[in-house]
Amino acid sequence: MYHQQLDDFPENFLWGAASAAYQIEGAYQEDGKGISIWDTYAHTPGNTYQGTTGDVAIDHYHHLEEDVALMAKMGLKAYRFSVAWSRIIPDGEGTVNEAGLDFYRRLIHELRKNKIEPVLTLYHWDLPQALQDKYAGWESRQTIVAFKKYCEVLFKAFKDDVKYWVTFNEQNVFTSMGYRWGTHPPKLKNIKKMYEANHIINLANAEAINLFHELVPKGLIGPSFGYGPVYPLTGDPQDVLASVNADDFNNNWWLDVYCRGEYPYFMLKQLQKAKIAPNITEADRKLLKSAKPDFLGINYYHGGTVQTNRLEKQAETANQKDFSATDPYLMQPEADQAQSPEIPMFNSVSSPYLAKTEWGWEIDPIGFRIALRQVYEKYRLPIFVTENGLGAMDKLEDGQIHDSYRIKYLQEHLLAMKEAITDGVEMIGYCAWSFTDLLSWLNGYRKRYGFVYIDRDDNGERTQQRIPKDSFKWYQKIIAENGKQI
Ligand code: BGP
Repeated sequence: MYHQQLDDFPENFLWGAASAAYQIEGAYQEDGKGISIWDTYAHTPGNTYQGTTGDVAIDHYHHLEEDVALMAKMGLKAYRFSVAWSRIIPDGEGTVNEAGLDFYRRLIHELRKNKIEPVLTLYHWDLPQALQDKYAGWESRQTIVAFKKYCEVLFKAFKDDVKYWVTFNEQNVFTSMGYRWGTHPPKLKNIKKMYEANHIINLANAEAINLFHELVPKGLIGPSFGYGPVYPLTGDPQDVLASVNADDFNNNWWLDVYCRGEYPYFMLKQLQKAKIAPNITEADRKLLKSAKPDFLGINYYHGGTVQTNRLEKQAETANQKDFSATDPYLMQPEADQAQSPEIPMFNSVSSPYLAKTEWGWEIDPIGFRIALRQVYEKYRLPIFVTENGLGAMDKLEDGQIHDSYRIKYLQEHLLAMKEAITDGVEMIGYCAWSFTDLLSWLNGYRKRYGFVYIDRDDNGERTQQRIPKDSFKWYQKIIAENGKQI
């Protein structure tokens, strides 16, 4: 589809930027905050880049007013942030810590005062450590009870001041990293547990949405999903089939549950055969069906390219060997087959068409348009882009940061989004990742994403001075013109 002229962005389009509590706040033990699994994980040697932690982060906890003033200066229409559960309920399920609520009250108040729409994420990965210790975290249904209580506290406290709410940030990412690859807490490599925990989080998501609709009837809520379109490496039907598999495996497994209230049929069947499917009761099915998100949050960084899986090919030549008869854990992938070790459905490969960032992430603005189209066509929910951005090693030169590469990246993605809108995708807003530089979970402080540079690095906190980059001015203009000229 080629458009000679692109549609305008909707009038009240929410031009925003995003962050997450652990990555910015610091003050990890202040005002009664409890310890989260990320505090523990980052304090354990060898888990993060050069042992970097969010203990101080960019000290947003003590720079709140200054940071919101910069957002106002930029003209931001929305700011997405997450609440640290362990600030609100330090042990995850017991007494509410008023001082923790006060911090977010102040933040929301500042945002409202400056006409910036708050977008509140309930869970951006920092589970209270006490729940991990007591219940093994998301492996237990007890954590759903605790999560509901935490949500209720926030819904009641902020129902009049916050309209947009996000339940879980990138459930696909934190369950895979935590239980498949062992690179996030709880640092396990146990596929069976991953699917079980993931199911429990789906139930928690559904409970939160239903409770929200009861308590905050005027608000809007949805999950934020890390979505990437899947491309077959070639037009060989084998590769195309692999891409269909990968789409089920990477995307539909989560999105169908969120938006249709049921697991995708083929994928579930595969997992059942391999004896790693979660335990789903009738009551679970009913609950999942009953919860309907009001919008879908999409975090977009890149998609993925796949080809047919060698193990699958071998299986075919061996006369359709039945994988259910094999221990899924024996099917350990070779390096390039790492995506679906439990069922050999596809291999992930590098795209020959796309350039990469300094961290090897493919840069694919057309994929952004494809993503928005695919998701909207399938689920017909308004889309809120809750993250998109470029991580790079910015250099401070004479007190300035000339991040033309970031401007180019964002410009191309905004254009793709405008094309998707012209195609017909219904969109609420766009939050760039991120407003200020912040801690990258595993890559330290040198992987910078912000419009605002923070004078701190992996070795120390330095002055924590805030310095707007060239991209700050550029985005300021985009917002002022409502994206008229990108
Ligand atoms: C998303 C997370 C964010 C952020 C971003 C960039 O998956 O939701 O919290 O970290 O990715 O990732 P990274 O910091 O690894 O570059």
